[in-house]
Amino acid sequence: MTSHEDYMRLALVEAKKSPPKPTNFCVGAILVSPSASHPVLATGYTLELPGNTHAEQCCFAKFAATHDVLEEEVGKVLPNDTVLYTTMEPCNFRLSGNTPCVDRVLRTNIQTVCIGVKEPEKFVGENQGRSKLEAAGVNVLHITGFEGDILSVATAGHEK
Ligand code: HJL
Ligand code: ZN
Repeated sequence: MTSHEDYMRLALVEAKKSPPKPTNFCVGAILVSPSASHPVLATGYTLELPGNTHAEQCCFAKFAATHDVLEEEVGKVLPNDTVLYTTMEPCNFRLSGNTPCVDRVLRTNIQTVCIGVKEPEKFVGENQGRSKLEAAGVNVLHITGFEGDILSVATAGHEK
């Protein structure tokens, strides 16, 4: 049995691959179908794909591409037990104006999101990501014990 903590550790491995940038956080994410023989469906980290991409967005875009659907339609090909693990609470507002990751989650069939930390109030004030997911009926679980590592990776590119 692979635990929530094991998957959060894998998400943190992804976050460490993200190029440090002063204007956002280095985040890692994975999509997991616990019942599948190969449970990790996709991995992603901030700025992995071309453009100003977020970790969760990269997971969706990569899984969609391997299943020949648009990212907007990735819910059609995700198993029903898919869980999103992300080192940081999905965003609900982006300074760049791009589609927030909460909206990307809500257009899928995902029912559970596991987060490692709440988003620090550095760029957008209080992020309503968790509460918006919960209001839509998605279970949000805070997997504890990784906060220190997650935040030091997330803020690697920020001025000290
Ligand atoms: C999450 C990420 C990432 C953030 N949050 N959950 N995953 N980079 O991959 C949240 C932060 C936004 C800023 C800047 N970061 O990224 O609030 O330029 O990065 O659209 O609001 O917005 P852009
Ligand atoms: Zn995002």
